[in-house]
Amino acid sequence: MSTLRGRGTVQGLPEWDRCAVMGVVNVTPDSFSDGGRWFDTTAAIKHGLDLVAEGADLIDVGGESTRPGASRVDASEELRRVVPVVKGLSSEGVTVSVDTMRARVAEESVAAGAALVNDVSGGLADPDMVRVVAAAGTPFVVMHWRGFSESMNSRAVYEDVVAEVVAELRERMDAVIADGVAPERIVIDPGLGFAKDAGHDLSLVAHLDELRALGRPLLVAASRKRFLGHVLADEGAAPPPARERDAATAAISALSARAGAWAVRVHEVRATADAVRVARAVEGAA
Ligand code: PMM
Repeated sequence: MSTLRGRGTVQGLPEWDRCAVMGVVNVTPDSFSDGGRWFDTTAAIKHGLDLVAEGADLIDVGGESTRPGASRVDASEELRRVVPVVKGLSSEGVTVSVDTMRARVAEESVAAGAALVNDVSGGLADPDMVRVVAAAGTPFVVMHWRGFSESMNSRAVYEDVVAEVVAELRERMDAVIADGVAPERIVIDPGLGFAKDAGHDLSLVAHLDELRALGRPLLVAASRKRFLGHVLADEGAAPPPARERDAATAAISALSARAGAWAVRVHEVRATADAVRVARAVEGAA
């Protein structure tokens, strides 16, 4: 597969002239960064529309927390949380991504208007996922994943995290393509914080060029994650809570945009929208 110049385009999605901003709406009672705030359908739709007004290009709707140690919700509850929000936002003309590891949730969300399926397991958690995405012809995020949240911290073992994540993502991309997803519809994602410690996450952010060499548009989802808490913690002190990591998140957004990321996934959109515009202006002056 050819090396990517520019940020690349994803067949089936709009084209943006800079790194896109994906705003997050977690319809969950327990996400580590914003759990419980948008659990009600009406509040979740309003929040998604507010994020668009603040500069989000697309909205990622999820109904299952993937924070470390989280246990799974059942499919009917996930459907109940996600589908009405996907429908509400897409009927307002918003480009919606559905964040799910379940084929059925992906399928019903696409029927409700979702334009992108964002599966943190890259199609590994549900054996029907890739078939459903291939049949729907929907763009698909393939994230680096080594197992469910309950046990992922014990899988954070690497000799060379960048080389191993690149190799495992390449393997996953090949498998997904072999099962019928068009290469032009794939987005890749290093999966920051998933079976990775703070040092691993920082190494991946430092080497986004090596991920881009996989030849597909790159999504970076650093927002409010533990590694930022780790960076911001004073010597011997506790890290700041998730909601006090938005300036650090915007810094990663600027770095990611400058490194050629296709999109960044964030909870607080305003600062990141500015960050990607600044990166675009710097790019234009280079
Ligand atoms: N991280 C979370 C949820 N969804 N999707 C992608 N593609 N990449 C990620 O790294 C990712 C994701 C967990 O964060 P949240 O609980 O704050 O939404």
